[in-house]
Amino acid sequence: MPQTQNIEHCTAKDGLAIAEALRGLAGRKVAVIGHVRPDGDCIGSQVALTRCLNSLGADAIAVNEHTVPRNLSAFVGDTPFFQPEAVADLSERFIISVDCAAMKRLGPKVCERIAQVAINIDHHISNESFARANYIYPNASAAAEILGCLLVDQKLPIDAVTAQALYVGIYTDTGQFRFASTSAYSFELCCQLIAHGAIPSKAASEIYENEPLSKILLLRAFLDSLRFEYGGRFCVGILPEDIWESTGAVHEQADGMVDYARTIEGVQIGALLEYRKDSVKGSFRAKDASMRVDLLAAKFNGGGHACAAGFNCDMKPEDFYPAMLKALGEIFEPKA
Ligand SMILES: [Mn+2]
Repeated sequence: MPQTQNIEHCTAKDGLAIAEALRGLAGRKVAVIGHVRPDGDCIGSQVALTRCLNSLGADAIAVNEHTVPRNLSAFVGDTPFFQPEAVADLSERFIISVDCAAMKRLGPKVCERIAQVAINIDHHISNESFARANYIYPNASAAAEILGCLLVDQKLPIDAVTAQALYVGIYTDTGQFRFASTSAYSFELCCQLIAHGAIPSKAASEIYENEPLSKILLLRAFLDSLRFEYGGRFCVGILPEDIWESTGAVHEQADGMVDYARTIEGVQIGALLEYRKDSVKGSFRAKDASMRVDLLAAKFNGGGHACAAGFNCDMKPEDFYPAMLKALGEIFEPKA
């Protein structure tokens, strides 16, 4: 049955047990940890769970291997957020991971300071169930959707910062409610989060309308470089080695830019290539899973999903490009 006719509450089965475990942490030291290079869902989930635990009487902090990205910092509020080296008692804390599919995704500095994860809350189907208690709901659009469901259904504390953080997690992990993971329940929950103080326009403006100029200059260079191959079915943009210095942009700011190539009418696979002197880093994005860009990336020391894959390969750019065209030929002009 499609989810639009059957609004699913992801934690319906385990909600009570999780809520009791969280209430039982009153008076305990807790660390809520997310994955390296945190995104909106990771930060939103960490903020929400940390605040909820503190309202329940725990001594909870959020810990991440890396700092909160600039465009997400507005959603942290007064939530205690630390990098692992700043937390002397991390090894003594009760550890809860959120939005994290594998233990090593917590990052090396976190992993060397903790013995084990007590509770693992996630929505990745590939989750390795590395904790003592694992609550994995692959149908949830975001880890924030799991936590939102839990907090709302179990009547746990939700202040306005928590509601906004959870909204940001769902909003970003669903690609602004565009991806197939977006369900009727995602909207039902967001409706409740707005009632608790989330402001959709604030999420939109802070995350998507507050870009540093360096990123826009990088985007301009990327768009200027677009080339088409195979009659317009493949579109690739190339970032040369000197682009970082000339624009002032950093590598992370290229994240997502490949989608401009993919979204063009008639394009089936979009690509972004970062050229270095003796190597090429890149990403492939397909509109359709039948393109199997994971197999394409695998030819260049990479991998990923059928529609989204990346690679990092030790080939000179001038050797890589023809090799890529040849590999694409096997997709676009397969020999019978
Ligand atoms: Mn997520």
